[in-house]
Amino acid sequence: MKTIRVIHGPNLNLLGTREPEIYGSETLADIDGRLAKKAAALSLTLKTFQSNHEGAIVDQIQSVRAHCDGLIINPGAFTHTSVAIRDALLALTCPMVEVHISNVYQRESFRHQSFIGDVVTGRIVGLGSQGYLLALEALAAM
Ligand code: CA2
Repeated sequence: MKTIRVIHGPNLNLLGTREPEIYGSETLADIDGRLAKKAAALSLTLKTFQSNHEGAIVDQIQSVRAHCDGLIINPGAFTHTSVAIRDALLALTCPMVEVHISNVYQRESFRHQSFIGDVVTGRIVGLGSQGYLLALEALAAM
């Protein structure tokens, strides 16, 4: 069975607690639950991880290297700042999808830059939590 990894970055553990107009009202557990259901339907193993710490995310990316058939990553605010996460992703060979719940291009200009946009296979932006499910479908088809 193929394994898909999901990495959620900082503050995404707070989903559902505030700013529903930007991020929706679902919690991270709701999103992971929907992903797990869809993964089972697609006969995929799914492993999810969330951290508020850049180094922990780098460690996680390094540790999945040998056991990953696809990666979904929302690095949160680290998207716009982290060379370390970019460098860690460069060592992966599996397909990778960058997901953002909000449309970062409709927001502050500092959110328009992604340090990983040219490293990942594809990006899904602004489709809410549905973006994660679409990313999973895309990886399943690859
Ligand atoms: O739109 C996205 O998915 C983001 O990656 C979310 C990040 C933001 O820094 C990026 O620019 C875009 C922020 C995640 C914070 O999420 C919260 C949601 C609700 C309550 C508190 C935090």
